[in-house]
Amino acid sequence: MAKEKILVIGASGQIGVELTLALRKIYGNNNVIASDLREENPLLKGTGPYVSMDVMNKEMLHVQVIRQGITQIYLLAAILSATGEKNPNLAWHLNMQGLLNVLDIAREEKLSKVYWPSSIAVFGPTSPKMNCPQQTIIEPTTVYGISKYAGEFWCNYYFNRYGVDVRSLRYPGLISYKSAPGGGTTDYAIEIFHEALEEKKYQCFLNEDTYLPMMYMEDAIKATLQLMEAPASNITIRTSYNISGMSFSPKEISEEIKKHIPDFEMSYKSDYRQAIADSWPQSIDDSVARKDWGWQEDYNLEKMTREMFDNISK
Ligand code: NAD
Ligand code: AKB
Repeated sequence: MAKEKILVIGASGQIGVELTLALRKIYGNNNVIASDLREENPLLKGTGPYVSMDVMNKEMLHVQVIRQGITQIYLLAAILSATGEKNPNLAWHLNMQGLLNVLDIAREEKLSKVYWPSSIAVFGPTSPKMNCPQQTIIEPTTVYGISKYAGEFWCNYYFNRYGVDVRSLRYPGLISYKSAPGGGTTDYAIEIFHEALEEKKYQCFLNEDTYLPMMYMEDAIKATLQLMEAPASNITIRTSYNISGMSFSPKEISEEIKKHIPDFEMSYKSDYRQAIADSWPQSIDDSVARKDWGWQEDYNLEKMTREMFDNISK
């Protein structure tokens, strides 16, 4: 295991920080190189090597991979759903070209593994709303969803055609306290905790009955590491695996928050993100991930809410 040298691209983001720290615990601080377009996240400072890098600069990426003796890449740099709708060209360009740069270099340098996350955003209004299956009608209506769906098929193509061992999860909305979210439709479920503690009130940009699939970050990191450590023979999905943690509506999370802050007040004023949320499923069927590599979540709404308050208060 210690022989692996890992490059995390997009390491200063919401997932990147926690994944980099988790990988450093397993593989050793110096064997996990964090990289990002923006400056090093303060939580990563002093925990291991950091390089400033643009994933769109293929030549520089290639040089780093060779110079550092990289064997695995975790590619997290992307533009998420809400920001993507404000700048569709940029979202398409980064989400596609960044992935193709990494897949090409992985093929040329014969990297042992690549990780690239997809999203429940691949699903669209014609996909089943409840327990959305692994294989189903997929007609995304956001540029983010389109880029993720296309990316899934590029991963499948590079695996089948060139043998690149690239693995992927369709994350639901991720809830965490360490690093701020990066412009998604599910970000309300993080903002609400901070506003509840600071202001005792929150105005939600989604309607009260908008159910969405969500997951606590601990579970997302566990799933990512479990998928990447599974024997290749167990991986039957080379596009991207459905995974599920919990599903709730803004009203349900506000009721859970009231158990901790009884005078918390929630109000609703939906904006352009409502249409994005309405196009996604309310819950996900992840039975294939459970069968192939033993996926099992640890957090439900109640446990996640407790952990969020405990950690933010600290
Ligand atoms: P984020 O926006 O918090 O982090 C992305 C990071 O990539 C940022 O630090 C950004 O500076 C960096 N970046 C942007 N452009 C770059 C470039 N050209 N070169 C190098 N770095 C660049 O996003 P996140 O929430 O951590 O998401 C990571 C991945 O997980 C994305 O692919 C996202 O689509 C996927 N995902 C996230 C969620 C979620 O709820 N957070 C859900 C589903 C899928
Ligand atoms: C977003 O809301 O864009 C992300 C996601 C579900 O991919 N959190």
